[in-house]
Amino acid sequence: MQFKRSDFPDGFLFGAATAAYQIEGHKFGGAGPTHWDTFAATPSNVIRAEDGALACDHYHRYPQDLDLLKDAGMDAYRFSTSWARIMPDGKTPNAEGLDFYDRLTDAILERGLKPFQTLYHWELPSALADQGGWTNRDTVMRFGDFTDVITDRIGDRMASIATINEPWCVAFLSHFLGHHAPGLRDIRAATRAMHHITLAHGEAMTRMRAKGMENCGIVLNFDHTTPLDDRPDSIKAAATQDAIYNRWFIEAITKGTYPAEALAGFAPYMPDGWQDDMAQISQPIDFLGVNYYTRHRVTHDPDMPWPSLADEPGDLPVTQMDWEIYPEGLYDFLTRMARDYVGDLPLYVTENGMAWDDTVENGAVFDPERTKFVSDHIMAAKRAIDDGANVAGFFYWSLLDNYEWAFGYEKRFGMIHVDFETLERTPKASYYALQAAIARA
Ligand code: IFM
Repeated sequence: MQFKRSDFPDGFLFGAATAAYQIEGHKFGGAGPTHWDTFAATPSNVIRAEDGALACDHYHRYPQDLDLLKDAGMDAYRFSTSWARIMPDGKTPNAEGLDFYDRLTDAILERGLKPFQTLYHWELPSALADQGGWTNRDTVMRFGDFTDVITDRIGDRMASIATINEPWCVAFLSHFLGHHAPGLRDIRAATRAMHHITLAHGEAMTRMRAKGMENCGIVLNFDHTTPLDDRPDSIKAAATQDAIYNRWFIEAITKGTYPAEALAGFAPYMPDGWQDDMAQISQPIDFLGVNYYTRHRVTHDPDMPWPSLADEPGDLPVTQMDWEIYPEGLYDFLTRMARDYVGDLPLYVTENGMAWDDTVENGAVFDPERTKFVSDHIMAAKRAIDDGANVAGFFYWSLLDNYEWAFGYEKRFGMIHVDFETLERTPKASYYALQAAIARA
């Protein structure tokens, strides 16, 4: 790595992130069915129709996983709490599920790690999906109830709570592009999900603030978007993509408005009276989580209805996901968020990492590509700090190889290799490189 801990401000946090459905093993502990289980069981949605039933069996192996996090010298652990584990039918608390997160929280704290919780990282209980999921405004209130139940149990011990992980994925990727559960390709459903998931953030904030809770915010994902060429059509297409992907949520949350370039297509399908929700959506947050992976070059596709977008591969090296590696984009988003939206509010890089086709050879995993990727992105975050952005931490995605949604177990993002036959964990060379870089002098 090109950096060491002392290059960063005092108190800067290094951590790693995970999500419940991707690692825990959903068949354990009385968890209820989720829309991801049925999405995965439907042909052609997920590679080999794999699901999160066993995943990394973190449900039983969490002490070992937390030991690895601690041994790496990390300061914090970002994890999510499964709605379907805590409320299997979407509304009735499951004592076994709550007990699990109670044990997990204590185990995180016992190791001196700061718990960074995410309330919703995508496993919607099937009972709510049956009623329209995020297209149904009622799901917002059910999410508020879930927020109450889980924060009443573990909220007192959290260092930070994010309401939603990557609302663009929850809404657009899942209801317009059809790549994630529930796999819809419908602009009306997508529009409603775009608004309801944003309102769900506001409702969760309202519930937590009513209890006097602090350190509450949201995690948004950003994709560096540039026009493919300098034709006016391409420039307009990039602006539309930027509005849908990068501006919709942050503008709603910090300014109480949705960007005009996105409303140009969504407006006819917005739920009645949506403007009345903007005050609740734009209540103050305490931090912003930034997830960043890659960039896209965008142009106009005249044969497609709005948003009429097409993208073309660039010429940069790519990861196992075929995502271009572009660390400068992280610098751009961190400085852009500080300048245009959140000012001096703490920013956390809540996810950044890469998938690679890692293999264990003689008991070790050699992944110099990942070490360079992490180093380059952490240096980009440092440049953003040097230029005035209040970046307070960096979380690698992910602690473990895990269930990569529609890609099943094929794409390996972990700093720790998981053998999905034996569930054996093997820290990769990048884990040791990060451990050396963040060691306290
Ligand atoms: O695995 C996902 C995670 O669940 C959300 N952010 C992106 C990661 C890599 O695709």
